[in-house]
Amino acid sequence: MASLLAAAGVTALAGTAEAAGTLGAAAAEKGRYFGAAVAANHLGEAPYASTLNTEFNSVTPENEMKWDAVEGTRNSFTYGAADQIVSHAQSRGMKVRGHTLVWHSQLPGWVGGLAAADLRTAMNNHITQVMQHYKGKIHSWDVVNEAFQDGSSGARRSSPFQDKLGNGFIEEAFRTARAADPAAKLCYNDYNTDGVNAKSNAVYNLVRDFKARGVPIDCVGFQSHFNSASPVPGDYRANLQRFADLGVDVQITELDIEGSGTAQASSYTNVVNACLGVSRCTGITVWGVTDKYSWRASGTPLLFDNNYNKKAAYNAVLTALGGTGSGGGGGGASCTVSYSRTDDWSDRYNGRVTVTAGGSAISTWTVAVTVTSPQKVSTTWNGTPSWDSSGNVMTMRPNGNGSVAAGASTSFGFTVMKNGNSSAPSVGSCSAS
Ligand code: 9MR
Repeated sequence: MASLLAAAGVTALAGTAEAAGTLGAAAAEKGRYFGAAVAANHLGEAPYASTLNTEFNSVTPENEMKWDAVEGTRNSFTYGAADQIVSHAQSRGMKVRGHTLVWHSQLPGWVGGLAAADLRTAMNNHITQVMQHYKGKIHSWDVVNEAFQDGSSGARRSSPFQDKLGNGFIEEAFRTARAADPAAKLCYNDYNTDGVNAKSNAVYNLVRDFKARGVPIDCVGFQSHFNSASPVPGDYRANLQRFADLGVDVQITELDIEGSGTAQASSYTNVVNACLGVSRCTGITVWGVTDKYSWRASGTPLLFDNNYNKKAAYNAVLTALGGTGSGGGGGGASCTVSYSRTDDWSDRYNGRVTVTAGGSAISTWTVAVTVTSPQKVSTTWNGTPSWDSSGNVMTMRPNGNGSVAAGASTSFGFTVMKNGNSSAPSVGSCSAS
């Protein structure tokens, strides 16, 4: 390891600053933030908090600032969970994105029941109260979220605001927001607007009109929820750039990409490169810290797996940001793991662990797999196991040659006898040299 570090140190001597070893630090060196959506109820989970605190320098409350969370009853504001996130962030020097003030979803029923004049009062009051509560603490607010329809119409989405107040509700919301906290950046935020299409054209026309008429707007958020049905568009960067050219900042606000391994990693690289290629792209937020709590958990769309191990996607993002790309801060060998249950019977199941090398080739690797007593591992394949004294912790090493090329994967498998307990094993982090 010492020699690897020394070798990395020599490479880094080419007149450059030492490469940053975390997402936040690497993004900061590029003049950007790197954030995560967080949930207040996970902040007490030690690895959740430590991953957040180590890697990210901006947070977005995933649900805690939405209308139903802060004003479930008219004029009775409840900020407890959102305040918890804001103080967690502030005490650690992280920025906070405010999400979101005016949205058709997570909207309490009483709002939809109001007649137009009263709805206008309620909307403006909500914006004003919430923004004043957080005045000076939020760098950017999603003032209006998801006001346009999907598909080719370019039309507005039906909502109480749209249906009763008409097209002007967006302008009114932004004007009210500017007055409430003049220092906060005011964003319009949406999904399926990441490439050039009818929906993003409609948002583009809105922003162009606002800029032409002096309606306050500072930024546009591109949610960037990607999967195989909605991949990273080829014109992603060009789309961000055309908005930036209107005179607004652009932000990637809810990034997640379903998939795994090198395919997922290379999509993440494309997103980071698109943002770095647009000088007004001021930051990236991923929509969660760990796959475990993702809104699309089964698609494993984030940078840390269920056990908070860094994934290949993490290494790709860090590398694209100009960081070390090692997953460990040393510039050398690293690996990540993913686990899946490949077969299941009443008495036993088969598990497979995939080991993926980081940004450099590795010559060997080690992964610990812990089963819950009275479970027992009865068979293994494609690896050489050793056991602790309890017989529940299996340390797996390669069978013979453990070489894995940069970004490539290998896997091993095992059978767990359930003995009445079907729970998944805990798969520890991967170490490599
Ligand atoms: O991730 C959020 C999830 O926990 C909530 O159940 C859901 C409710 O609508 O909202 C999710 O976040 C959404 C965000 O606020 C707006 N853009 C789409 C996000 C994913 O649905």
